[in-house]
Amino acid sequence: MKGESLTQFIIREQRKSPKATGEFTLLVNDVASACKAIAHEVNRGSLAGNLGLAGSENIQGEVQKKLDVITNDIFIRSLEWTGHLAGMASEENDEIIQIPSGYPRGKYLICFDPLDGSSNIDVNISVGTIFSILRAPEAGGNLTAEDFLQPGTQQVCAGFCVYGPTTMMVLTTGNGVNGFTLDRDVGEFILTHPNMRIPEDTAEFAINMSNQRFWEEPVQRYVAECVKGKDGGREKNFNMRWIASMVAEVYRILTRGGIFMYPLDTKDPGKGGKLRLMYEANPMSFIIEQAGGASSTGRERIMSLTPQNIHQRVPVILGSRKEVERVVSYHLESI
Ligand code: AHM
Ligand code: MG
Repeated sequence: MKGESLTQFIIREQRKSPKATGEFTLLVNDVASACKAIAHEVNRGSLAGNLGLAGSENIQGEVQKKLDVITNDIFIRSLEWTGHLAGMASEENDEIIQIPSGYPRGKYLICFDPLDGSSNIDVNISVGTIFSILRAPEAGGNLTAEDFLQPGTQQVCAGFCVYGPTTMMVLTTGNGVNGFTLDRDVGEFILTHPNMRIPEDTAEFAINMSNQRFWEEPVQRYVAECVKGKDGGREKNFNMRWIASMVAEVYRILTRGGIFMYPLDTKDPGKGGKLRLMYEANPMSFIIEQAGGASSTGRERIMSLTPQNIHQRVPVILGSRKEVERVVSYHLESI
């Protein structure tokens, strides 16, 4: 095996903090195992009868795909028995997930989206798993949804796995961002992208243009300028991408820079954005900031928000720092 495995990497990191008990290291290992099992199911696709609709809806009223249900189940079953978690929250479950009474309760909480971008699964475009690890409040008493409602700045670890041409795990524990490629021959994630940094200069934006008429003025202004490029006062011409799979967009931004926006819009008033704070926006913001980028709702830093409920939605503008700052300044100017 060439290179350092994810397991070796997190053990090496653990040794830097003398008080570490090893519990967190084991938890990250369990998450990696769940992602490997999910990668297998995603990869099998139709061969395992995994594609198509499940015939149900989740709490957000979204039609569930078979793989949404299968991968949610894999994630929960892989983590509930290990003794490292006090509870879980999933995009696919209305309520928080309690640890079954027969298993020990640990000191961490995990929020996750087992298969983000699942509308892409039947057309064979990259999808992924996103997760955010928090500390549980002091042991004792029943775990409640309120225990999860901590700002993103409290995250101990955030990561995502993208199931693309290669399966990659991207991870931060607040000490930079590292990328690992799944070596299927040995069944291990191998450190292939140490210390990922978002390039400062970018000429690429990502937004779902079909929502344009619903955007607020600052986003209209920013995108109009990107589209006009050198003819509209910007110093360069811009390129656009929209994969409709946040894991793939964030991975691209980590690799070659760019800005990703799912801003506030008037399409569905009252929703407050499309993406979910606790298992999409917060973990991605932690990763982006740790790689030198920025992440905002347009008005506030995403990780400073105190969540109101586990399925809360927020506007998301993240990526290369200077571009995000420009969009934020347009919002401030419009007040
Ligand atoms: P999901 O969790 O239901 O898959 O929704 C999240 C996804 C993101 O990955 C992606 O950025 C966005 O939804 C795409 O939305 P749209 O189809 O409106 O362009
Ligand atoms: Mg999602």
